Amino acid sequence: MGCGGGCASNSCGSIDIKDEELKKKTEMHPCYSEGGHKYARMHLPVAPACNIQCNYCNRLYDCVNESRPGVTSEVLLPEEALEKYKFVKSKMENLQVVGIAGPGDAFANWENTKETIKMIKEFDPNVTPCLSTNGLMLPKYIDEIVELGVSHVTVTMNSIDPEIGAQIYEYISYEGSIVKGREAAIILQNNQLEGIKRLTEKGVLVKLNIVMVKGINDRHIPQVTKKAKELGVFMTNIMPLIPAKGTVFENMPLVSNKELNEIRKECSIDIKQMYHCQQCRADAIGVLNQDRSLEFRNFKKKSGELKFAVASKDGTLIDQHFGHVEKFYIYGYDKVNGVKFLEERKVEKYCIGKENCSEEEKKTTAIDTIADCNAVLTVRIGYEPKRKLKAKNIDSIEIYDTVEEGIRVAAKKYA
Ligand code: CLF
Ligand code: SF4
Repeated sequence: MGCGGGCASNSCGSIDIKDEELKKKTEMHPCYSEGGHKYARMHLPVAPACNIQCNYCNRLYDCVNESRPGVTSEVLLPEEALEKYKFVKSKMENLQVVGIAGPGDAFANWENTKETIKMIKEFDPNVTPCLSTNGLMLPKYIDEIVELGVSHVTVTMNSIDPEIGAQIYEYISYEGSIVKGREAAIILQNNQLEGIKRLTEKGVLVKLNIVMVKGINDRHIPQVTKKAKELGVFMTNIMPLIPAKGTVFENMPLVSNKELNEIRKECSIDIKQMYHCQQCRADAIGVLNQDRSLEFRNFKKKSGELKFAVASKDGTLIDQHFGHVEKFYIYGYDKVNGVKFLEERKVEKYCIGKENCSEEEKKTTAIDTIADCNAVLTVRIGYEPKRKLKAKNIDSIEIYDTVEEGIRVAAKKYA
């Protein structure tokens, strides 16, 4: 592999990369190098399961305005991921990095992760594969990571103190058991530390992500970054907590930019800091400051799986007019599993951020919101939105029924 043992720490704590190929790949990596901003990365959401529960994570909801790790619009199989990669690569010449960043954990879905990277590397040997993980299962897969030619790995490690860790993680699922509290934090921390050490010894570039949670680990972060330096980590990325709805931390205070930059500055004495993180979605595509994932979101639709957007007040009846919808209920359908609820998508939220969002814009945004669906089921829909939906290859089905029955009827049209 390209990164075979080429890194060494210099005296001030930043890393000199000796291996020329790894150096070049790092310079072209948008997250690892500020100079890499002109290159694009693509996240492939092939890892849905997770083996821990962080108190700040909720993977149920999806909204394009809510760019945060763990969020994706679709989960792909390795073959689908390869097809999507080929398609995006054909449209994006500067695509350089392919990352597996969830929506769960890369190692809780190792077979799919491995298969995806293997196939993509065969198709495009110049690609830089990048993994992101919570680190719980890292020690087990070091040799395979190196063998696969993964040169860049991000580990999210929020603490090296079990008392603090116990406040951040609700549980871990480890060797067939659910472990909680201090014991869970110790296992997680030990595996993270061992995994990071062994990776850096093998010459893999490791970036440490740290989620800053005010009142919990904020004052502890300098200790974590000192440890990172000791372990040969390339740089640390201190990120503010995004208090996601429905999580233990949903009401936690926000971290201001001032607070964030102060702690980064303090830690920069020990180790290189990342200042340009976008806290990306698990299906992000493009250069860091311009996410283009929306353009490629209906990819799976082409592969034959059915997806329906339903206009419903509470998810039981199809009882809303298209123009009145504030949130769509999204369902999947296949012959084996039948009707399956996937997620809710808020339409209003898509407009927030656009100043003076007009009714017309709302309709357009509503259509974009469901661009990956085969059809939308409503009790009534106007001619104009129907036409616009059709132009995007989305059918409109007017029906008044229960959601389940309505979807079954709609699915028959595609049989
Ligand atoms: Fe993706 Fe992460 Fe690789 Fe980058 S993201 S797996 S290292 S290719 Fe980058 Fe996004 Fe921040 Fe991550 S901006 S969230 S640091
Ligand atoms: Fe969510 Fe990632 Fe934590 Fe798993 S490791 S619970 S996907 S934030």
